[in-house]
Amino acid sequence: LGGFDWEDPFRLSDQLEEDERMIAESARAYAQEKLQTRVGPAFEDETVEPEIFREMGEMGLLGVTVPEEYGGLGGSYVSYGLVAREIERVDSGYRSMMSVQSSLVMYPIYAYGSEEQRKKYLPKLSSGEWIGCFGLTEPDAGSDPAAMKTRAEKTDSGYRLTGSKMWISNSPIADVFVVWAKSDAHDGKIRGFVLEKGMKGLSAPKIGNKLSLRASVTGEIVMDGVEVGEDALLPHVQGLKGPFGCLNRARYGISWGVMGSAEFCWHAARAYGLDRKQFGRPIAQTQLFQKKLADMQTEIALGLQGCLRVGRLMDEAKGAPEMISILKRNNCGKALDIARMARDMHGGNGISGEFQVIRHMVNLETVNTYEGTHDVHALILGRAQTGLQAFF
Ligand code: TGC
Ligand code: FAD
Repeated sequence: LGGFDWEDPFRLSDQLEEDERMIAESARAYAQEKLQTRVGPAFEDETVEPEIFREMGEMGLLGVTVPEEYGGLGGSYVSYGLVAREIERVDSGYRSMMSVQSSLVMYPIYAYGSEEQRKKYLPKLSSGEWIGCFGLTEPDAGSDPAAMKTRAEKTDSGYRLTGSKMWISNSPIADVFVVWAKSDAHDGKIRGFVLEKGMKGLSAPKIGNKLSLRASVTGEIVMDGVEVGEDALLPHVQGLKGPFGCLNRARYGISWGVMGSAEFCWHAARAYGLDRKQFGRPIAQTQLFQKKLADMQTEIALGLQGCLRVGRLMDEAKGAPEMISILKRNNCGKALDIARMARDMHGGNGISGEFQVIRHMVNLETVNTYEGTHDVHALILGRAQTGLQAFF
């Protein structure tokens, strides 16, 4: 039998290719040196830091799976997941900034865009010079995006967009807006449009009073008769499968990301338990404390192994949305449990920003909700098993 590394129980690192290990290491170095050092005040003060996109762009962390000819890295889905894990080890908000840019803005422009759109937008999104956002959710259409009210009316030269999007990551600082609307010129089918900051009738007010994901800015997108040309339409997709195709990638990345957040909480709880003494011994020397550590280690090891398996299948074009629902749902739920446990294991110190576990805990509340809530993914999986639709 081989040896046991408590931090990497199933030897995940041995299962990676050399280039995957390298990108994970450089993402980790960037995240620890540049993000870990500023996250405390950024979260506390709800600071918007657009320069982070440029830094990530310089490190090659934006659009990891987008081909090199468009400024991406041409890397594997496993590499993308490893980057998400390293960024979210610091904060879910920073991972959100990265995954919206990569999976929800660059991916649809690459997969559904014209050659002109690819050439115009992808290099600048990849370098972080331009910041992107993705508008699907509306005030009255969250879990049920088919109920969206945003409309694109045909004009002589293009389209006029009217409607509003809610809870949109990056929107107040975005240069590029990928938005989804029902188009009257296409039998009311959902189509994607690329809008740009400064267009008449387009605004993106910030949503305030957010007590979760405070290092990532969130806003609305208000479209008050925004006129665009035909060249703003993403030509190669129609229907809900357009936005869902992007969500598959982002949800997959989140599944890795939340394991990074959980690992932070697990390691912090272990270190705290070794240091903190009560009743004359380290609290890590108690059976209950060790059981909690064992639970954390087990769920993280299993969760990461699942991510790697699905990532490899995605790299072979064999990944299915339901596989991603299993991972997104379970890993978010387990990460949230782990963060809450770690908060408890820190006692009173657990509520202090200094120890960071409560920041991860409140962030994970958002991550459990966005990109399909925990329960919505249960319904996707229930439908896949029974053939019965339980959404309505
Ligand atoms: P349904 O009838 O199931 O499907 C409609 C059409 O879409 C196709 N489709 C998919 N295609 C690709 N991938 C998938 N995962 C797909 N799921 C469905 C389907 O084949 C069909 O195509 P067609 O050609 O037959 O028309 O649609 P439904 O209306 O019954 O949907 C139900 C449900 C609940 C599954 C779906 O609406 C859902 O997933 N709701 C959750 C909404 C959601 O995830 N919103 C996320 C917003 S973006 C976000 O949160 C970003 S945060 C990012 C960050 O900051 O990091
Ligand atoms: P609802 O859909 O109203 O759900 C409320 C509750 O009802 C949940 O518990 C849900 O599980 C439950 N529920 C709903 N339907 C059913 C059902 N059929 N059966 C059983 N239970 C059900 N969206 C974007 O488009 N782009 C973004 O960049 C983006 N970023 C976000 C950033 C943040 C910080 C947050 C909080 C959200 C973001 N979202 C974004 C929106 C996010 O995707 C939605 O919040 C999410 O899809 C849930 O929709 P909702 O908030 O309207 O909740």
